[in-house]
Amino acid sequence: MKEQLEAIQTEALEKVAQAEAPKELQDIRVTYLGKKGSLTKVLKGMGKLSKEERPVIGQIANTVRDAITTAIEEKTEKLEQIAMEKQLEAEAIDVTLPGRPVNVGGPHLLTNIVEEIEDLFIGMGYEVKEGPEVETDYFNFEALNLPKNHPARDMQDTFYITNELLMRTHTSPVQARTMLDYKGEQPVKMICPGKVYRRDTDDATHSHQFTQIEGLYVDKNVRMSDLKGTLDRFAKKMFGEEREIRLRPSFFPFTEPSVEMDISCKVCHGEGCHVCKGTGWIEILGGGMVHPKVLSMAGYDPEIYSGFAFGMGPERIAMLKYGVSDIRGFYTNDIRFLKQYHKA
Ligand code: 2NL
Repeated sequence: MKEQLEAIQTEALEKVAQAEAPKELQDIRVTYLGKKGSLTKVLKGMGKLSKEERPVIGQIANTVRDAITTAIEEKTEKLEQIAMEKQLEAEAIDVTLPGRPVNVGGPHLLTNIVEEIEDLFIGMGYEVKEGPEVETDYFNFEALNLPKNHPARDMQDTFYITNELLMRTHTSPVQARTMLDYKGEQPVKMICPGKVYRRDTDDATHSHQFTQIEGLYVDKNVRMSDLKGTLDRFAKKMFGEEREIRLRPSFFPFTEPSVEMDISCKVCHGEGCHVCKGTGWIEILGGGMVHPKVLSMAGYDPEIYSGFAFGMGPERIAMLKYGVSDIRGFYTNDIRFLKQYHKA
């Protein structure tokens, strides 16, 4: 019986050693240690043994069972470890491979310019206000001293929706509305950025929809020199401290007197070159002292209050600042154009 047990152990251990999968080990366990297993069978025959032999054989049987059990456990662990290593190897990430580039978007050039201008005026105490793009004839024209039959109200230039409704042609109605809100009782210091519309044929310098930023400062004792100082600060912050400004007389129905502002050409410093068309100066915006009629229509007594206003096109500002030659670049969403102006 002893030989039988030793033979079982040898055979079982050999099979365990050869096993390549956990399932095989399970089968081995059943074959040798299971209810109908060969070791179990031998143990069942122990009843025939003598009193002296029984404990000896019993001990051997225990040793054999323990040896087989331990061998199966160790081999199971080993196989599991091998399986784990294989899996880890298969799933390994090569951290030295170059990463896949991610396309990161960014704000539009125009958005950046508008925000830059906003920040500049916020720094001088201005509020930023917005208003409707579909306006009434009254707020877009009448309240700005553009009476019926004024040439600027021509159907040729304005997108009319009905007789009374239109796409605003400037952001000035936002300012007229704000003055009315303030009821002629408090200073107004605001800028209003936004989309405006003109019936124009699109080309390199014209667009039927573009952006405007207007500014308005109404208070007691606001003077032309306040306008000049404000615009000088704006120009130097926007284009460089070395830039000079000059104001030329102009005309707008809503300001009197009216001016246009030029900045000195950075290419030739006033000498005259192709950029400034030989003049040494580049026009960047218009403005003036708010017309007394506009003040009184908006509820401000022109005998007590005065104000200045100005308007500019951020597209033009961006074109001058970055040398963009075609306004359509802002609207046609060619990523090759837009990407050049993404901040790092
Ligand atoms: C330009 C010129 C200008 C204004 C806008 C304005 C608004 C009110 C009252 C008076 Cl509520 N004026 N705005 C004044 C002068 C010029 O814009 O060239 N814009 C692109």
